[in-house]
Amino acid sequence: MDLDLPFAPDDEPGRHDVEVTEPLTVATGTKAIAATMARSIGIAGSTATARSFLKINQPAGFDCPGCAWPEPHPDERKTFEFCENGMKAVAEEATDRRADRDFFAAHDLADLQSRSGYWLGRAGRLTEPMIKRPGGDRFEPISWADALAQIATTLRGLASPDEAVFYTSGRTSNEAAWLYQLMVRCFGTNNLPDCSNMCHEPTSRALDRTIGIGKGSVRLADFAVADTIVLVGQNPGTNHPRMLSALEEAKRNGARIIAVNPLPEAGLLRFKNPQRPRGIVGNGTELADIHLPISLGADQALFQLWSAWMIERDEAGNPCIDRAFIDAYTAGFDDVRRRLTEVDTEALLDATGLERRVVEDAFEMLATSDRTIVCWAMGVTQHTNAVPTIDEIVNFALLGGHIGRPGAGLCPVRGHSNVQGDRTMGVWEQIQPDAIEAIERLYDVDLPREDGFDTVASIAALADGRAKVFFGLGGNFARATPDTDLVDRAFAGTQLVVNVSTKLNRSHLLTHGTSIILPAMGRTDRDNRDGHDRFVTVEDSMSMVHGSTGMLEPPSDQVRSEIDILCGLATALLGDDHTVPWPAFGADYDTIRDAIADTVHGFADFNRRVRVPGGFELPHPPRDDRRFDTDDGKAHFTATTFEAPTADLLLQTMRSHDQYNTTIYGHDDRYRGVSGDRHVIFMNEGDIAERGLVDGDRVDIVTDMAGPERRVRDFRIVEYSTPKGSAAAYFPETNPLVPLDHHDPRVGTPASKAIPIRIELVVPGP
Ligand SMILES: Nc1nc2c(c(=O)[nH]1)N[C@H]1C(S)=C(S)[C@@H](COP(=O)(O)OP(=O)(O)OC[C@H]3O[C@@H](n4cnc5c(=O)[nH]c(N)nc54)[C@H](O)[C@@H]3O)O[C@H]1N2
Ligand SMILES: Nc1nc2c(c(=O)[nH]1)N[C@H]1C(S)=C(S)[C@@H](COP(=O)(O)OP(=O)(O)OC[C@H]3O[C@@H](n4cnc5c(=O)[nH]c(N)nc54)[C@H](O)[C@@H]3O)O[C@H]1N2
Ligand SMILES: [Mo]
Repeated sequence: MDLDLPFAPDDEPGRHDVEVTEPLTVATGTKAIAATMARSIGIAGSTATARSFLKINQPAGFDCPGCAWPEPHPDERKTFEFCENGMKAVAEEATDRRADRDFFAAHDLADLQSRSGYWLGRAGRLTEPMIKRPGGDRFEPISWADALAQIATTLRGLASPDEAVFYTSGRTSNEAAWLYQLMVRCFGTNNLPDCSNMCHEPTSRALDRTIGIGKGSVRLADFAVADTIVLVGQNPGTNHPRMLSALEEAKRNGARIIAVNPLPEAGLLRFKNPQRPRGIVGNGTELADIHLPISLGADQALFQLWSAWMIERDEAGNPCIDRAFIDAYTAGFDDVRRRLTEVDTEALLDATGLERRVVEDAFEMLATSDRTIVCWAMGVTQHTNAVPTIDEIVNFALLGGHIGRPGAGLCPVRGHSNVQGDRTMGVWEQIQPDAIEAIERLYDVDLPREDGFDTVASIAALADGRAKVFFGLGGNFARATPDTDLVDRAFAGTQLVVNVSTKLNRSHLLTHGTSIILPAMGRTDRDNRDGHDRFVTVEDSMSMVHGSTGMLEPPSDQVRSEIDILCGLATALLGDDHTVPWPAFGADYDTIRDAIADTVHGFADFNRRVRVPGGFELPHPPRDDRRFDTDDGKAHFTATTFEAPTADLLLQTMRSHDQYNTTIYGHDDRYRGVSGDRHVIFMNEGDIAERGLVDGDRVDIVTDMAGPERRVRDFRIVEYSTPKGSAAAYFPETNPLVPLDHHDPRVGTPASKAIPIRIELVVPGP
């Protein structure tokens, strides 16, 4: 393919080269692996890539940058412990293409700004620090020393440290994350927005209040012994494909699976396991026993309904709730019981948009299940009622005593591969008082106590000038966030934008002030200093901490590890005589881990335990011994009130099978049967007909909410199996539609799965 060709700019498809075929019902299989191998040969050096695939998720290899799903115990790992999309993530990072100084010389700022995000990513790995000066028309090389000095000078010149915001994306290692929050807090602010704010923040919030810890309560081994697994608002076939192996094993052991999702996603319905010969032939394993095609945003109603039925059935003399557990370990049951006996169950059922029969069938499974796991992801968290929805999931789990019991529990499925670890390390706009006090004692420093800006508050502050500097440790803040036009204006007005990045993206291109790009190593890169290979650590979705050692040659000798970048910047910013030993941290990562061991709960003896193959498990009191670290030591039932959305048509914005968040690998969504172009809107046939439209029409999508008009142009209608009133399209293309203040009032996670929209015809279809 194009291995040895110079950068070929226009492999961008035409806007309307969409091809629509029948969606697939089977996920993963050999076809999927073949698709990736073909791509990776086109993107990365085939030998290096092939070699790297063998190291993905192995005890002595690197943690897959794809997702946060845990790996099996080292003894049970397969030679290939990865999936199609993990391979794509690795191939994307291991590319032979280079966005080097020649590239930036050939493409000035105006040129780069005119390109798509896909094109920018295809430029390849960044190779040296680059700067675009105020009023400048292009990026030019700058030395590391000058870049760090200039950033430090600008930061120190601010009227207040709170005029800077420091974003983190969830690929950052534990060590880098811990150093980062320490540097930012020593500088004097808690403005630490992160991708969690847009992701599982409602989960952390709800679980912390109800069970005393903001993390899931299951282990991977629980899947093998579960009776029933409920998958809510999650597309594992695309976003957590290795999860399908755990589900398949569960299924083989007799578990029943209930999928709650507006869409009949391929991975939910059936699965072919490429790791086992039997999985490669035939039609694969039937996964979901029941699929509930729920209306967008109605999961709160569904779980409330199931809990109400549970109490009714129990009180009618068919025991199905765990009285002993409720009495011993929980608070708030009587109040919730009373509310549930009074709630209008017909209205709840109606709101789900589901047929009574399937909801009852699923309930029958749940009521007779001793060990139930509930999994959820963005289909639950990105809603205006995200927190009460998770509260209802918790209520339901508490009713059955499904916490701290093998084969049962709460399983929020995290996104970025170390997003959970970054939070554990203190990347948060709020503070964890114990950790802060431990750091203050250790280094004799005073750290700020007031809450900083989360993601939404950061955008508001950048937009109105309260914040002037944006620093991003990974990620693509300007395209991952809602309200794109506002974000573009906010970035334009900044004094300084700094991004520590592996690849070029839109966030580098928007400021009229100074933009500095600092090229960082990724997961796969070999981090060798003075002849020693260094490793970092990550925490997966189930609180397992383990090491990750890159093994590919970095794209240039100018590319630095995030840790070296942060230690260098902290020294420039806080001075050579700072009480935190920044240069020593950079020289030896073990010293960082020792400091983490001294300051973060659960990390005692970190350096030794992380060298045990497979790593170690962090404490989780509800899972380990049904201990709930809430104010009264009990797990909490929460009474919620469901309010059905009033819009005629809601839009969810989701991922295709060919992207990693804002990184677009390609323009196909194989499982959903769409290829060639991403500008499509999936709609129910009744919604299409009611508007006098047909499949193939080209339309504008307009947000039906107060404020300035928010519109994206020229999307092709695809008639699809989605409930009436619930439409779907891809992010980031549809982020301009999400108003900044459209989120659960309890938490700032944009409600990007529930945007009230209107459709306007532009060009009738063929
Ligand atoms: N290959 C790949 N892997 C990834 C990512 C990626 O972009 N590409 N991203 C990573 C990240 S950061 C994250 S957070 C995860 C995201 O993983 P997911 O949460 O699976 O990602 P989404 O594509 O947003 O899919 C949301 C799913 O929820 C359903 N849904 C939407 N609204 C509702 C609702 O109201 N109720 C219910 N019951 N279902 C609903 C949608 O139909 C869709 O199936 O994946 C991670 N892994
Ligand atoms: N409408 C809508 N918006 C959403 C979502 C949605 O479902 N719908 N999902 C939200 C969610 S769940 C999330 S998590 C956010 C994601 O938000 P982000 O995490 O900010 O976005 P990514 O696209 O994952 O970031 C990609 C960039 O990260 C950099 N990068 C990749 N690997 C590395 C690395 O190893 N080190 C460094 N330093 N940089 C690296 C590359 O430069 C790349 O361009 O988006 C959110 N936005
Ligand atoms: Mo995420």
